[in-house]
Amino acid sequence: MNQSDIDTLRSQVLSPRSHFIGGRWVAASEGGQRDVLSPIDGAVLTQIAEGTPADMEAAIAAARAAFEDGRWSRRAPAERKKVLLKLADLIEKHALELAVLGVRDNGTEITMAMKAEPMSAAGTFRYYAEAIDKVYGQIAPTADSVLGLIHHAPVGVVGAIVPWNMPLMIGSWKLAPALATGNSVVLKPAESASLSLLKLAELAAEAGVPDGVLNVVTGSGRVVGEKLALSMDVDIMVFTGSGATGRRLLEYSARSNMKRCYLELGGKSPNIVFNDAPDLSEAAKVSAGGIFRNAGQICIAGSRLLVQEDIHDEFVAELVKHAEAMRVGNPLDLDTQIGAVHSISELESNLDFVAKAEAEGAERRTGDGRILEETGGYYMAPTVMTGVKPTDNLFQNEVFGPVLSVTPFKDEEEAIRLANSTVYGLSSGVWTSNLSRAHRMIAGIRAGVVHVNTYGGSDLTVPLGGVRQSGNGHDKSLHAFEKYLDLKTAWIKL
Ligand code: TXE
Repeated sequence: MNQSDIDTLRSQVLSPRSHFIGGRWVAASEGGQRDVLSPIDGAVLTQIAEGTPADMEAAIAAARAAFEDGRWSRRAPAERKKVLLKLADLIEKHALELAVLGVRDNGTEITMAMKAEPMSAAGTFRYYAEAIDKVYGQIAPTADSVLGLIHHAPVGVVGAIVPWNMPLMIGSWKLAPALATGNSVVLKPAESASLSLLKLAELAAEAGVPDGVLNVVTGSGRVVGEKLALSMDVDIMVFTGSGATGRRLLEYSARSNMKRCYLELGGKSPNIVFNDAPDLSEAAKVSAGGIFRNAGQICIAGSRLLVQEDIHDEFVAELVKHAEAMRVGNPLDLDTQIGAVHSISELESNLDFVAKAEAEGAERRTGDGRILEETGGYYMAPTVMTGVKPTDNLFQNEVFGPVLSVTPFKDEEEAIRLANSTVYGLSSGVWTSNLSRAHRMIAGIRAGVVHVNTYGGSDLTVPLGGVRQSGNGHDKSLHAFEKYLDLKTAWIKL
C-alpha cells in the first residue's frame, strides 16, 4: 500500500447504490435514497437505497427460496469451500479499493482499515471455508438395537445486523461461518457504513455464491432492521451494535418466532496496570493505542484505565505523552494514527461525555475537544480524564470515542471489584509480572477476553464475545459454527 495508490482512489466519484436482493441490484421500492456523509470532510459521498419493509420482505423471501431449494444449503461442503476461497481471493485482489471505500464511509485510519477490514475479511472467509469440510457429525453410544446419529443442520435464514465500525471485519465474522455452513443470509449494514459490504456482496456473486444466498438491504434500523428481526421467516439473528438495539432485538424475537439472537454489544473495558508490570513504558504506549486507535471506536477498546496508586502519576504522565504524540488527521493519509470520529452526532456525544465528567469532578489531563474543524470533518483530540470515580457517568458508560477514564486502585481485591463494577463484560487487560496474580485476575474479571501484558490484537483462532450486558454468543474461532448449525438427532431402529 502506498500513498499514491490511495490518492488515486480517494476522490473517485461513487454512483448511488441499490440493495442486493436475489442476485440483482434493486432500487428501493418507493424509490427513496439516503445521503451518505463522509466523516473525513462532512461532504456527501454518495447515496444508498432507503429500504422499505417491502424491500426487506423481498430479501427474506429470496433467502428462504434459496435455502429451501438447496442451491447452496445442499451443496457438498467441499464445493462451498471452493466458492468461499475464491471470494477470499477476490477480497484480497480488491483490498485497497475496499479499504479506501470503507474509510471514506466511516473514517478509520487507512493503516488500520487495510489490516482490520479487507485483509481480515479475506482471512475470515478463508478460515471458515477451510474448516467446513472438517466438521463431522457424531454417532451416539446407544444399544446395538438402534443407531443414534447427531447431524449438524444449517439453521436456515440468518438475519445479520452490523454497525458502522469495522463493517467488513464484523460483517465477515458473521457472513463467513453462516455461509460456510450452508445458510442463506439477509444482511442489514449500518445506515452510515454500507458501501464496503455492498461491494462484498458483488464479489460474493462473482465468486459463485448463488443468487438469493446473500442479500443486502440498506436503510434505517428502525424500518428495515426491525422488519428483519420481527420476521417469522428468519431463523436466527446475529448482531453487533448498541445495547439499546440488542434489547430491542430480544423483544422482537419474543414478539415473533422466538428466534435465537446472538448479540455483540458495547463495553467499558478495564485495563488494569499493577506496579509490577514488566515494562511500564510499553504498558503506557500500548494502553494509549488500545483506547485511541480508530478514535476509540472499537468495541473492545480499553476505555477504563485502572492504575495502582503508587505508580498512578508517573504512569498517567507517560500515557499522556503518548496520547499527545499520536497524529490525528485525514484517515486516508498513511501517517495518520487516529482518524475521524464517525459522525457529527458521535462527536457531540463524545464532547458531552467529557463535559459531564468535568462537571463530576474529573480532571482533563489532555485533549482539546474537536479539532481540525476547518476540514469540515469530525476529529477529536485523544482525551485523558483522571480522578474518575466509580459512580461517575464516564466510569459506567461507553463513550465509543477517544476518551480514556482513569481511576487509581490500592490492591488486587479493589482492582477486581472496580473492574467488575459496570454492567458490561466484553474485554479487559492486566499488566503484571506476577504469574499467579495474572491467573487470579483472569479468574476474577468478568469479561469475555482478558489480555495479559498487552491490549488488543488477536487472531481468528480465539473467540470474541462478551458476558453480562456486553452480549452473548461469540464471533471467530470454530465456536462460531455453533450459532449457525442446529443439532438434529436421527434415531434409527435396526
Ligand atoms: O448502534 P445501533 P449505533 C455502541 C456505541 C455507539 C452506540 C450507537 O456506544 O456509540 O452503540 O451506535 C441497526 N431494529 N456501539 O448507532 O443503533 C442499525 O441500523 C433493528 C457498540 O451504530 O445499535 C445498525 O445497522 N436494527 C458497538 C445496527 O443496528 C436496528 C458497535 C447498529 O446500530 C434498530 C456499534 C432496530 N430498532 C455501536 N436500530 C461495538 N460493540 O462494537 C438500529 N438498528
